[in-house]
Amino acid sequence: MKRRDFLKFSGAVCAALASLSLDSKFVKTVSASTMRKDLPGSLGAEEIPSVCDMCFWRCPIVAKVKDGQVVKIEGNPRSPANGTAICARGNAGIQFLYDKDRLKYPLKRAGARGEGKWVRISWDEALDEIAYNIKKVKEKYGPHALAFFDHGSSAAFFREIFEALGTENFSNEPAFFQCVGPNLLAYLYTLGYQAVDPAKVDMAEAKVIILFGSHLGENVQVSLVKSMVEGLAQGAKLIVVDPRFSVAAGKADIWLPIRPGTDLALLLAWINYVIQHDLYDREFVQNHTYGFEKLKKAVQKYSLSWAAEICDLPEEDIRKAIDLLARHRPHVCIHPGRHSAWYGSQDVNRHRAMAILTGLLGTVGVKGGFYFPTEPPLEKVSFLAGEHEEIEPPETSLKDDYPFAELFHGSPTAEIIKATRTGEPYPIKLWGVCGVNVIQTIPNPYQTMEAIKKLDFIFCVDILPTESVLWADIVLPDATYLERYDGFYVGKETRCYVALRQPAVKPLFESRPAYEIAKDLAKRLGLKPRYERVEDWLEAQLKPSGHSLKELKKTGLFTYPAKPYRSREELSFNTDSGKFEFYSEAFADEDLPPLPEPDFAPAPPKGYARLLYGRVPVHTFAKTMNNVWLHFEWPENHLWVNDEVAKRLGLKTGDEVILENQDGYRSERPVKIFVTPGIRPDAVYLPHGFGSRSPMLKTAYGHGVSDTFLVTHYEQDPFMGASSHRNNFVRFIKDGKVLSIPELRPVPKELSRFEIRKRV
Ligand SMILES: Nc1nc2c(c(=O)[nH]1)N[C@H]1C(S)=C(S)[C@@H](COP(=O)(O)OP(=O)(O)OC[C@H]3O[C@@H](n4cnc5c(=O)[nH]c(N)nc54)[C@H](O)[C@@H]3O)O[C@H]1N2
Ligand SMILES: Nc1nc2c(c(=O)[nH]1)N[C@H]1C(S)=C(S)[C@@H](COP(=O)(O)OP(=O)(O)OC[C@H]3O[C@@H](n4cnc5c(=O)[nH]c(N)nc54)[C@H](O)[C@@H]3O)O[C@H]1N2
Ligand code: SF4
Ligand SMILES: [Mo]
Repeated sequence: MKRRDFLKFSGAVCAALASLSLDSKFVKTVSASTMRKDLPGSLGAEEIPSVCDMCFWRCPIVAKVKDGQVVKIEGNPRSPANGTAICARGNAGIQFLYDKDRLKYPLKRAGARGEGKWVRISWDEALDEIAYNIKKVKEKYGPHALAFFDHGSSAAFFREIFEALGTENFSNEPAFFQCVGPNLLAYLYTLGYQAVDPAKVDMAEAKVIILFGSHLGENVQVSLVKSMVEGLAQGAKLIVVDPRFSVAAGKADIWLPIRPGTDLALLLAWINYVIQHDLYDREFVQNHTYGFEKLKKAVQKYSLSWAAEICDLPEEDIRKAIDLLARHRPHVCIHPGRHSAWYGSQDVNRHRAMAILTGLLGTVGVKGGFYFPTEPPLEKVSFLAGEHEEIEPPETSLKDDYPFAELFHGSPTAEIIKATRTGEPYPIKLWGVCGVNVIQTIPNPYQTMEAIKKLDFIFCVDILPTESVLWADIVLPDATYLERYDGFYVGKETRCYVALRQPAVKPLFESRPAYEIAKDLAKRLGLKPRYERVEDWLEAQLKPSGHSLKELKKTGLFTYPAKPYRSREELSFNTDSGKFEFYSEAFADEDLPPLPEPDFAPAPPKGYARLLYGRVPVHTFAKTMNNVWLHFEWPENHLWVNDEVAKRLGLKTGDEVILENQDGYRSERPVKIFVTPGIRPDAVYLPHGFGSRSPMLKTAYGHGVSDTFLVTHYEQDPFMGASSHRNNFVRFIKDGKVLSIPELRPVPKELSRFEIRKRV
């Protein structure tokens, strides 16, 4: 399919999705009575600046409050990042706050784990019980029998508590082991700083932008999307490498619908091409990099035609793309992506190769390229006072096989779950969970549930009764971001700022801000919170800035001078060699590849297509599925199926199929398919977050299909132990019959094929 044919399709894709969204089922579910009609208008409302927490990007906002209710949310006009703009989810924060299904009181389990039967208890009873169980488990099994799963701002306080208790087992923050870990590690060991949060690419000033996956537009971060749109409006060319015709691909000048799992072939061939054709930045390479000759030698056998066959792309298109990038250097953005726990062993190397290409093109510290982050004038002030004992590692650590896991302090999620299930290398008997939907987030939820059954005790701090919360012995209702203070948000972009996160209204029901909950728990465990009042903790951090909390309560944020660009003379890198590292001695020392090597995901087993997933713009994972406004916009997910495949199977848009994965697990209900040439025939695509399994989430429950429950196979990367999500395959069941996916693209001999294990 040629690009222009696809372009015709992009309109059709949007129209089709919009019409599919207007499905009769959800229109019935979201009746007018479930929408809040009683919100007064925002005219004359008090304006309280804060920060959005509907996703992890944290756009500065203004909450408009009238008669004690938040009636509207807008972007903070002072924000150099998003300005007055916020996204649909930001707007719908109101419905998160007023969600009728919110957790209202502390609860204690009264039925079996997973049943969601509880009795209401007091805060004192709930915290006493948690503290009692923590002490009991620690005494009986030692500190490492305690594990904490954390994500988001509330979790930070509890993480300090678990660290102070001496366990090596906390996981996720900020989604390291399921999300961004391999990406962070790759860039840290190449140019000495992390490339994300937000992506350190100056797209507004770029001449060419390239995205590997990174489905911006569906992956929504207001300032990033704005910066990409600004770049495109000023004539930047866009190259998108994605097996799917994503929203970004719809804007692309060159779309490369790559065979999933083969990006490393493309990158290695491009690196070689740039070197062989002398298209690289000689001055940068000579003066600022380490290991060029080794790199040159290692990649010399990778030709464009070799890559074309492995990636299943036209050689001509590959050449055009790299010529375009090289011609416009250094003002080109090789976007580092974010979510990187894709395939396992290749994940760090793939991002290393992206970073290396960035270095070869000398696009570092320049306008329209990679920029440097600038640290804020804030003092780091811990939540707990006093020196804590160093964590005494256990005889066999969960990190032993992963030399770089230490960088992320905690232990790989998959290892914590394994140890909990098996008791090896040591028992884990208590889990604390805050801000993570462990069942919808971590590969193989069946193992996660099996692990929870083995625990002596589990508590969850959450806002909503999610499927994970249903498994808790004690549930603590956190206040939402619109009802609490959180740590400052620091925007280290090309323009930098520090934003205050403050409450707009008082906590509803008996919910309490995480700071307060953590403080009372810490005291029960013999730990000492540094400040009684969260405001004092915030004020202490502001000291070096010259700004006061009083002032920030009014303005919401202050900016500080950024230094994103560097002249060549000023360049220095925070790496072992002080240079931009093509070759990593640190990796070599650990017997890990010091240079990226070819490493491809095995092709689908015969009869199956690879299961890919991603975001829809109006939802954040599973967290927003119960939000009535957002549910109304996008109530269920649809499975993208290639048109040729659908034709062969006699399927059309709107047909329903059950999905069965390579391990024999089936989707909980049929999913509607969306037939399109905008996905390769060897893959299908299912947006993530749908398919809630908690009946207590009355809006979300029963809508769509969960990708996670089909992700039963994962591989861990050898550097840090992140667990992959994209090594799973599905076929269809329709009217009780198995529909095998026809193989329409040849699989070259370099690629192995995924072997189906013993079926369950
Ligand atoms: N609306 C919304 N936005 C979000 C979030 C959200 O929940 N909702 N979550 C945020 C978070 S935490 C994250 S980490 C990011 C995630 O968003 P990204 O970092 O953009 O995630 P990716 O996995 O890079 O992108 C998904 C795309 O990768 C493509 N893809 C799949 N396999 C391959 C492959 O082998 N090669 C290539 N080149 N492409 C492939 C898929 O077709 C899909 O279009 O989104 C963030 N933004
Ligand atoms: N199959 C599959 N798995 C994935 C992904 C995927 O695309 N597909 N994406 C991966 C990525 S990129 C990431 S970053 C992770 C994200 O994984 P998670 O962060 O676990 O994502 P959510 O599903 O949004 O779960 C957030 C949980 O926090 C709760 N919560 C929300 N706000 C608050 C709050 O203010 N306080 C408290 N205490 N709790 C709150 C929500 O109710 C929910 O239970 O998932 C990863 N796992
Ligand atoms: S991108 Fe949207 S949901 Fe995320 S912080 Fe910004 S406004 Fe909120
Ligand atoms: Mo993520």
